Amino acid sequence: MRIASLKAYEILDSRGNPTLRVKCFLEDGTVGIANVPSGASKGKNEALEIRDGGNRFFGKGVLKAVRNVEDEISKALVGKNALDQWLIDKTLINIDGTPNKSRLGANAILGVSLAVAHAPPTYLRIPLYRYIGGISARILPVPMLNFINGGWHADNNLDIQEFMIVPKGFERFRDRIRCAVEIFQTLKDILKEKGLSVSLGDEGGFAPNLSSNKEALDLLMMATERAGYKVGEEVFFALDCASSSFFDEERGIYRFEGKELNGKDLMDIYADYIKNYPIISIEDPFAEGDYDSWREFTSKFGDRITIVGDDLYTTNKKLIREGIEGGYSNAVLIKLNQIGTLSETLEAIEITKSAGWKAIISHRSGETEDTTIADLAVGTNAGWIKTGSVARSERTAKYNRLIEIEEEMGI
Ligand code: 2PG
Ligand code: MG
Repeated sequence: MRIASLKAYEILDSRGNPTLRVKCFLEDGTVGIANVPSGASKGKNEALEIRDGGNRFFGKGVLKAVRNVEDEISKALVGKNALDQWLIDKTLINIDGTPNKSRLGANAILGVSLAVAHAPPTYLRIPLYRYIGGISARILPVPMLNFINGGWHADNNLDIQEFMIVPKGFERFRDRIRCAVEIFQTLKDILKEKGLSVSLGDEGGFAPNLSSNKEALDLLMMATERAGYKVGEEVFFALDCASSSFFDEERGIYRFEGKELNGKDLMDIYADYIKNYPIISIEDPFAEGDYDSWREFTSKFGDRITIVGDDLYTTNKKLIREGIEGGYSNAVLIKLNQIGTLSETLEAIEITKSAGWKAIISHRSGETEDTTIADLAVGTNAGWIKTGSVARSERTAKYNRLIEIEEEMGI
């Protein structure tokens, strides 16, 4: 299964910005294909996607990354066995030579890493999740669906970036999705009745202007109950606060609902949410450097809810290890393009799980029709996936792939 050539294209993501598609051709003509996503609310330690600058696409073109794939990366990888994923990813890391993949670009590197990963299962005519996880791959994840979008993902007044529903109380993946869809359509009716906007944010959830973050939670409650589901038994809620987006770094304060708050004040607000709503998970409740608040929050609430580090860890094994040592959280959000290769992502998942923590496989706010993360979730038996709402094809592509996998497995 030797790599014969690599080809890259400048395609579009779901926000209408350029991104990369990479194809890996094996010597027999088999092709592995992957598209690269792109985030809006990024952690400071993320691997760096490179953009062209200049006038084309207002500087956002990715032709340099395309060239890096076809020139330098091709030279290093052609002739290598596509089964040697770890060696290939190591080679990518070494030829880039920077700690954050900024020379060749994390977008170029991830595109290649994933295109290579798709080639052997295509050659072997087995699904990607089976290639990643072997016989062990069997668990369909519980989806965390972002039904109300705020923060930097929407043009509204909500500070919290994601208000999610978690249809946990169902055996089959299809039933989890059916429940989600019925709640989503009911939420749309409720918003219309209240004269609120039903336009969608970046991740396919609604993006109305509301009087408070609590009102978003009230709307989720109403929609769940009216759709006929049991709140706190079948359906739970989750938040991604993405709090770095409302943290004033210079002054060390959070600007939340028009007030200036410290970590303790914010913790009181979260405590109130947890008391009044069936919240089972909160992501990035505090800014990346606010370790004391993370630690205190986890020691107070970590036995009751999942506390997820996203910007805090950026899928980086060194930072995850520090978090485990320091007791910052009890879960990690896993994003392939935060770290830039499949091997490093698998390592991050392993480290997370061996600490007894949850690993939640995640999309980015800028996505494509690529469904690799669905297979990654099943292949690693992660148990959880966060990939937006049940509207917008770049989001439903992942759910549809999981429905297909469940059918295929016949379990
Ligand atoms: C997040 C992600 C995905 P972005 O913060 O978890 O929902 O958003 O891709 O913009 O970083
Ligand atoms: Mg996040």
